[in-house]
Amino acid sequence: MKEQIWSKKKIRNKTILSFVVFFVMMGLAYCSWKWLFTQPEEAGALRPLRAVLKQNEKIFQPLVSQNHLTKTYPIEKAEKKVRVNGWDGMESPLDTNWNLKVVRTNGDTVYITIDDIKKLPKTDIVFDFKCVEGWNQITHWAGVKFSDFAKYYKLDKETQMQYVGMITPDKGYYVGIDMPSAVHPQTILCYEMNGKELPLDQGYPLRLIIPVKYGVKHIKRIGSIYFSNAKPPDFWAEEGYDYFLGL
Ligand SMILES: Nc1nc2c(c(=O)[nH]1)N[C@H]1C(S)=C(S)[C@@H](COP(=O)(O)O)O[C@H]1N2
Ligand SMILES: [Mo]
Repeated sequence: MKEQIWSKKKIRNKTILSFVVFFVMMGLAYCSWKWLFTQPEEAGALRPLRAVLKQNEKIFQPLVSQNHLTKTYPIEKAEKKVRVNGWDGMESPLDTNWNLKVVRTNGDTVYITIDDIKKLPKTDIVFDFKCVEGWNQITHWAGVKFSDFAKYYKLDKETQMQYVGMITPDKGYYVGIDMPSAVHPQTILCYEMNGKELPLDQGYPLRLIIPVKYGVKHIKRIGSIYFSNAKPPDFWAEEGYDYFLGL
């Protein structure tokens, strides 16, 4: 067998080369790090880093695109005995004077009655409702599309923000929703289940139905809605669940 014997000279040359490569790489890393901090900011992040975030968004945005619709089912497929899950924010008795509080970006607050909400165009959906705990049910809901609601109440500036926050009247349950999912054509402010008034335990008088998300985001008994460019606090995200919980 042929043994490979390296001369001392060859070893020395290789060592020198390794060091040269190492210092050049360190120099490059240092210079690009320095350069990074000379870059202007864009929307709160240095521009090159923002570019990476934008690239990530480009990859993930189609997942909540307006054209991607959740699968729907014929009404006959809808479950009659609908499961009830989660009582946070629903333990106290419901205020008989309930109305929906909407906080506008200029600080104005609008109070909207359920009758006014029912006057807006009504949309039905039958879809497979999925809970992260591992169950799912085909269920039938109706209400006004969040996007129709926003148009009617002229929430244009508001829907240009990045997130919507929704809270129960007693603040015991709250969710944050990214705007593309909120204005998705299948997202509804829901007041009916199986063609009847929403039952108390299912979120009467108004809940969110957002088929592009897991169950936790379908907040029951909405008290107030607000808009923000920062992620609104989210009950289950605080417990370590993914913030977006998209399907
Ligand atoms: N106010 C409120 N809304 C809530 C919850 C809750 O605990 N409180 N639980 C969520 C979870 S985890 C799920 S799966 C769905 C269940 O909706 P359902 O009770 O109509 O089946 O409601 C969501 N909305
Ligand atoms: Mo859930």
